[in-house]
Amino acid sequence: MRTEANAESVAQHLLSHDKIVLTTHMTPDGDGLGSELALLRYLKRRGKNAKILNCSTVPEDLRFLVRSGEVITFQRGKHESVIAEAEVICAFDLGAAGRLGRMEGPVRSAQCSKVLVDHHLFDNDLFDVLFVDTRASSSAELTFGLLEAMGMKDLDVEIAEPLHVGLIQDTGSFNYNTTTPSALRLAAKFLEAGVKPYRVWRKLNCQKPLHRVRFMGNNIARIELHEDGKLSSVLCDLDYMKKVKGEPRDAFEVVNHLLSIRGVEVGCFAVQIASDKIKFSLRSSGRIDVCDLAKEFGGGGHRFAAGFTTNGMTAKDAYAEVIRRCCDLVNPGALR
Ligand SMILES: [Mn+2]
Repeated sequence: MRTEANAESVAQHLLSHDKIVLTTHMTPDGDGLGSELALLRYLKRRGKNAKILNCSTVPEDLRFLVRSGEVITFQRGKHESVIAEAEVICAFDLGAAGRLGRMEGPVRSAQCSKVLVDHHLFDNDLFDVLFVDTRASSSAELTFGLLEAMGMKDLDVEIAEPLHVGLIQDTGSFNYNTTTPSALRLAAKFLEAGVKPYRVWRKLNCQKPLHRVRFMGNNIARIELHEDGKLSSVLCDLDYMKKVKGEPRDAFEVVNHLLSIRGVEVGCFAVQIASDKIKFSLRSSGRIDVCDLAKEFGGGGHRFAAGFTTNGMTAKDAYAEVIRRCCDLVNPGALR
C-alpha cells in the first residue's frame, strides 16, 4: 500500500521500529547527506539501531559534517544483508529510484517498509510511505519537520549544522525561488542552535584545490551560446579532461555560471563520465521548464534545475542531440 504521509505519521512509523537504514542519492549533496545525518543523530539518541548506507562516498567538501563511522559506503557482497535485515529503509532527496545507484536492486528486493522524504517530483514505484512536498525548500526542511514531530526538544548544533548545509545548498544561499519565509525562519532556528554561517561557508566554498579552480576557469572559457544567446552550454568530454587533468567531479561547478550571462534562459552542462555515459545538468532562469526534457531522457529534478544521464551514445552525438532539444525549448517551433 502506498501512503501520502505527513510528518506525524512518518515520525510514529519510524519510532515504532528499531533497525532503520537511512540513505540518499548517488554523489550526495548537502541536502541529502545533511538530512540523513540529522536523522541518524536523533534516532541514535532515541536508542534506535540506525545506520546510514549510501551508494557513493561522501564528497570531499562535505566531509567536515561527518564523524567517523557515521556513513557506510555500500559494497556489493558485503552490505546486502544490512538492507535485507532493515525494518525500515528511509531515503532522502532521491528524485528518482535510479539515483540509488548500486543499491537500487537490494532496496527493491528488501521486504521491509520503505519511506521517502523528498521535495523532488518523484515517479514512485518503490516506496510505500511518501513524505514528499515539492513546495518545501529542501529535504532538510522536511526532515526538520519530521524531527519536531518525533518530539525533538532541544535543537543543537550537531543536528542543526547538517540541516543548515542542506538548506543553504538547496536555496542557493537564500537566493533561489525555494527561499520561502519558512526557510528563513528555519535558518534563524539553526543559528540560534549554534550554527556558524561563516564557518559553514568557508568549509563549503573555500577549500578547493588550485587545479579545480583552474579547471573551472577552463570550462567557463569554453561556454558556448546558441539561439541568440538564450541558451548557454559546455561539453566537458573525457579527451578534454585528460588534456587538462580535470575530473568529472570537479567539472560540475561550471553549471552555476551558465545562467550568470545576460539573456541566457537555459543552461546545459554536459560531462562525460564514461565512454558512453554523458551526464547532463539543465538549469533554467525561471521561465522555461527543463524537468520534462530531463524526464524524457530518463532523469528528473525540479522545474528549473534537472538532470539526466545518456547511455550508449558518444559524447558528441549526445551533446548535439540534447542541444537541439534545448534550442527547441528556448525557441519553440523555430526553423533551424
Ligand atoms: Mn534537495
